[in-house]
Amino acid sequence: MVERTFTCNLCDALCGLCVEVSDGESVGAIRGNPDDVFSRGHVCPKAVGLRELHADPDRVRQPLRRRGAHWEPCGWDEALDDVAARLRAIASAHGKNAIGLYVGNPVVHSHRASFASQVLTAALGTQNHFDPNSQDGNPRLFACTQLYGNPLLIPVPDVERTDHLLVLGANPAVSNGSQLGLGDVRRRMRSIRERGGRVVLVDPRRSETAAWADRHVFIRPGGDAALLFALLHVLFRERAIDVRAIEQMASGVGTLRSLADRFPPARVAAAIGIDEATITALARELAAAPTKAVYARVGVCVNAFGPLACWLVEALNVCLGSFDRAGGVMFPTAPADLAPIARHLTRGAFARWSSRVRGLPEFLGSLPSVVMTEEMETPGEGRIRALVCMAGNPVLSTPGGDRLAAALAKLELVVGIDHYVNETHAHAHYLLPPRHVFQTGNYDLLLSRFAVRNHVKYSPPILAPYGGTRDDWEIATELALRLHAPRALHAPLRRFAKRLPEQMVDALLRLGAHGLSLDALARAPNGIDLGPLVRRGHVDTDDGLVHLAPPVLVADVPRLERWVDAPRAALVMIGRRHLRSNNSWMHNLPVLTKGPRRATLKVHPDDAAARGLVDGAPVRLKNAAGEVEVVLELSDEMMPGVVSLPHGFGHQRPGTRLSVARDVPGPNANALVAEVEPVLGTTISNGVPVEIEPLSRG
Ligand SMILES: Nc1nc2c(c(=O)[nH]1)N[C@H]1C(S)=C(S)[C@@H](COP(=O)(O)OP(=O)(O)OC[C@H]3O[C@@H](n4cnc5c(=O)[nH]c(N)nc54)[C@H](O)[C@@H]3O)O[C@H]1N2
Ligand SMILES: Nc1nc2c(c(=O)[nH]1)N[C@H]1C(S)=C(S)[C@@H](COP(=O)(O)OP(=O)(O)OC[C@H]3O[C@@H](n4cnc5c(=O)[nH]c(N)nc54)[C@H](O)[C@@H]3O)O[C@H]1N2
Ligand code: SF4
Ligand SMILES: [Mo]
Repeated sequence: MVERTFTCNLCDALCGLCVEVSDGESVGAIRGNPDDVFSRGHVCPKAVGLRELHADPDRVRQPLRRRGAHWEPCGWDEALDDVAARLRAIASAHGKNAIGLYVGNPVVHSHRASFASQVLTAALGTQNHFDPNSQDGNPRLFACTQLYGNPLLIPVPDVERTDHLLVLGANPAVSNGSQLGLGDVRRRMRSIRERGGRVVLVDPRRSETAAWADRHVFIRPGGDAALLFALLHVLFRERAIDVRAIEQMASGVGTLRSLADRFPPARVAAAIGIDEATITALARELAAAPTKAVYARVGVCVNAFGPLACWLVEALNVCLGSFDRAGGVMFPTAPADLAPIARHLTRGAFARWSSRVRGLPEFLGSLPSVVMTEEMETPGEGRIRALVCMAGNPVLSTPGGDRLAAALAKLELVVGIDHYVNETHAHAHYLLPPRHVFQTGNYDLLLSRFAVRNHVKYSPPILAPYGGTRDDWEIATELALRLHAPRALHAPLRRFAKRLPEQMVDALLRLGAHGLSLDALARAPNGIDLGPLVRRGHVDTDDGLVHLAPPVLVADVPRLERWVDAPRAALVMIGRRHLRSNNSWMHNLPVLTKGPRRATLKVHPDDAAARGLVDGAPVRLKNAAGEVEVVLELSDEMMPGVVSLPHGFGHQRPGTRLSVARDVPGPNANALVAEVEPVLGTTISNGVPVEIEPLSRG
């Protein structure tokens, strides 16, 4: 056994691990690397799951081809040749848009898979391109594009120096941070209070993160945009915003102010479930703190007003004087910086096309995933007839899994690129398995942009690949070659492509602010600390100003006003994450799934009592979109009127090869999700109206 260092790529925390490896083939113990410059030993249970992921007998190790209801192993060339020939035939008969592409979450956690997804995107050239951002971060990427001119200019709170952190709709105690690289998660978050600062949490559930906060405030789901306007209202009214100073760097202050005028705390209080005095106090605390940062994530992105709320979080930081300031929110210096390329490539990347059936807009090259099913079902030119799905599981992760599964079953071709025959790939004709990250190595090209302390790490491969396997990059390039290059060129192009991802990372590192290289990083197994965050000094808009009142967002404010003044649903559902879970996968690993039932419906005791329901009762949860059966868990963590159900479950579908996950109980929360917000078509999975009915057994 030798111990090697490796950076975990399962979430944004970027924990350094020490991994025991024997003969380059089997994995022993995994622990946090105490010498890692960034994570200093922090680790969560999922890292240990990487070992079982390597050993899992259900993990596919060679291509599979469907024969009726059965799978049979098949050779790589045979699989890739047939997939490419069938894709080509479909594209030439029905056009490129007849092939859909879904690129899932793990892709952003791997440099080789990220480049692979770009190659697939280019090779397929389809406008029916989907990714999880429409269930996740699109509102934030959109807000940052509008305000700062670049979707990659996403500021992070300067956790190491701030005196006051206001967190809305994020649960870093469980998620370990999102669009926020915390490394030594617990210690960094706790250190804010240890040095006399404050942490305030706004969440419809008193989540695990509340234990790190001085104050937790319940908010009615979807209420954040109204709350943020009300905070701005108080700050403008009490002259806590230095308008002159803001005008030096930003346009639209006047418009923002006149919009905020319409949201006095008294107007929003009942709608958002926070009284006037508390709203005013939250604003005054922000004003009084020497440095402050406002941070929001999934709870705020994926609700009815995600784009507005994400805009107002940024606007509030700017108005507080926190933008691009130590102790406020800052842009980490990515050592291999994609931002200049992103700025160029994403110019105008909004509504360049829209979905065929209901006309939702493209954003950053993708359509909202919610339209996938109807684009498969609805006849006519441009109907999706084939789907390539890489590192995703849309049957569980996007709205309405049953209908999508039924539509997938009717497609001419479904190709999964995945470790597992998951609920989506149960409908695949081919399953092409990638390698384990320990076999491919990793450089966190995207996530290093979110680290709260500048640093750099590279993890070269620490395990030999299983004989004859391919990784995501090789699978994508092999398909692209077969789709577009003459046979005679395959061998030289293959040689050229082999190390291209590493060569590109290396080139970006050399061009980057620190003049590094992959070789230099390979000699620093614990990473290199590059110091605290530094000011960027400029944004990427054409006029160099922050745009505080983007018209496309301002246009959605009347809808918010109507919501504030409208009657409200009696009961709404929000999501929940668990430390031992990762979206819809890693549920096939016993080390992470043992223990009590996780996918329960958390309900406030008063809401349960009003319906005559008791703890542990099986109930039917339903709404216009669908219904599921679930077990109740009474909990005063919940805001009355709000229930919480985690997503990523619902593994009891036929056709999968998940012998452990199949027995993990819990319904698919997305069976109840159907609505989208109108600006981008982001799924509303937080604040979903639901009803609970007792389930009579027998
Ligand atoms: N253990 C674990 N870690 C993960 C993941 C996982 O599945 N498991 N997934 C990873 C991924 S892909 C992501 S994107 C990140 C997400 O990272 P986070 O955003 O930090 O995690 P969530 O648990 O989604 O936190 C959302 C919070 O918002 C609250 N909330 C719901 N609705 C509202 C609302 O309308 N307003 C407000 N203010 N709050 C609301 C919820 O109660 C919840 O506490 O986590 C990543 N890390
Ligand atoms: N209701 C509700 N729905 C949600 C959310 C929510 O909060 N509530 N959260 C949303 C969010 S934030 C996200 S990010 C999405 C995630 O949803 P998806 O993008 O669909 O991704 P996952 O569910 O994480 O499934 C990932 C798949 O990738 C495979 N995989 C893992 N690593 C690799 C790899 O290196 N290569 C390849 N080829 N495959 C790999 C896994 O086996 C798994 O099958 O779900 C979203 N859905
Ligand atoms: S916190 Fe994230 S990066 Fe760290 S060990 Fe857990 S999953 Fe991996
Ligand atoms: Mo996500």
